[in-house]
Amino acid sequence: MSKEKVYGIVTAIKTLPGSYRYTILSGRTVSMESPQRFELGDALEIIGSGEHAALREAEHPIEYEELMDELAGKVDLGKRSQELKKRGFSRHAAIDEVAARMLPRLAEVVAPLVRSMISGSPIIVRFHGDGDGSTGAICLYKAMSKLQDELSIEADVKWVLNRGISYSVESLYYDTMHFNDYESAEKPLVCIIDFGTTEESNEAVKKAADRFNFVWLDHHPIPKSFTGTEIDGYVNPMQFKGTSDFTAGFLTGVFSELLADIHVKEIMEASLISDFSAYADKSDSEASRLATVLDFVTGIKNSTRYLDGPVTPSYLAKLVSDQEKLKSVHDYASGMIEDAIMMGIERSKRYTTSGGIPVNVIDFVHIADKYGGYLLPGRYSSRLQGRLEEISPNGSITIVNFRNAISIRVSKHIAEKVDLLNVIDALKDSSDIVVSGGGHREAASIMAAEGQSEAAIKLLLRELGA
Ligand SMILES: [Mn+2]
Repeated sequence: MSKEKVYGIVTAIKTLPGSYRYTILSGRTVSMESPQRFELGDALEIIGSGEHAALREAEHPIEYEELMDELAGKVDLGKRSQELKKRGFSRHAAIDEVAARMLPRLAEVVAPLVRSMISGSPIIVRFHGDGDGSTGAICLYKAMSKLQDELSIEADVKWVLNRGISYSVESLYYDTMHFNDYESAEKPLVCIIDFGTTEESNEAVKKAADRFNFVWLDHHPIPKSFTGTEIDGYVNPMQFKGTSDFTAGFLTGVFSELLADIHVKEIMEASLISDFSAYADKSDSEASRLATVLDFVTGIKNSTRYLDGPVTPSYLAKLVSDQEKLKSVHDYASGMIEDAIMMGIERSKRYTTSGGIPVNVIDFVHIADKYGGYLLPGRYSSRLQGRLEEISPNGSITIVNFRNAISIRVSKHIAEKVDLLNVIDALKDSSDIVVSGGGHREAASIMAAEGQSEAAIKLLLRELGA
């Protein structure tokens, strides 16, 4: 046992029942529980080690910024940016150009995350619960783990699989409750991956902007009324002459590669496939397999029926590196998806708009009867739409309803012409049958009044000109 004295400064305090957990920053970080009350910024001496370690106030003050700069300085973002640019990001020059343009901005956004990690300030990572969001979460998880090992630090991270597409007031409330147990040298940090770029996030953004730091990595089209772009940590390829084909999983992959030297190329490729990106390389069988598996495991409602652990990034990171398990989940998922897609194609009602666009309408209840624990309606409509686009290369519209929730998918190249959000606004304004609705112009949903979904679909078809 070392007799050397260790001095550190309190950079984060979590209140536990009857005690406190302190993050103490020295040349590394130590996390220790104690019933004794110390304050943020107190200089402490750590006596002994392991279970019997104790804390005592040190005689001389310790400078937080000095210690922080020393550790944070080990992450050389300039050097990493240069290396990444040289190495390249993908198989496509077009996406690499956007990535290179974004690097300086991403480096700015990485910096506060590094400080949060080092200080043990609380971090919540919310990733969209789909293939794209989860590839991003896996990349970030790997990078954070590696950085923690390299710097001997203990970050405080809570991972949340986010089902909705906005950063809602409920999410903000949940995050606030979590952060309320902490005092920390850095502001609490919320990291959002692959969602939130909607007007519905504005209220939470307004309330959280000054209280939290953000790392917000999204790729969805930015509505004019969205205020999240004013947030320091908001980054979207749309701001760098990119498109939503530059997926959030890919973006988070680049971000994670800046944070630590990790190898996540296949996972980044999988995000492109999973999100139907124009840059997707479907001939990449390893990435395709990852995409199918991640879509599956993030899409199941009752994961314990199929998996031996909860769907967390640590579980997913293990799963994607276990070839045997990966293959068995893949075979299971692809058989199920294929069957459900065929069912949907056989049972759908077909219409054509005056502009000649085929519209397929399917009641999800048929699918739910058979695959109740798997295949969420929204996800299913994306997959069905993907398949129907192969049949109708000039574009198609897919409508899937499940009880009173109706999800709509529109092919990318006809999205501007169809102007789905405008259609939905018209429906909301003109009748009481459509209660609410929103999303993006390629993927949106509406909520019909109870028992009125058939009537709502009729109105929708009329508004689409079918
Ligand atoms: Mn996405």
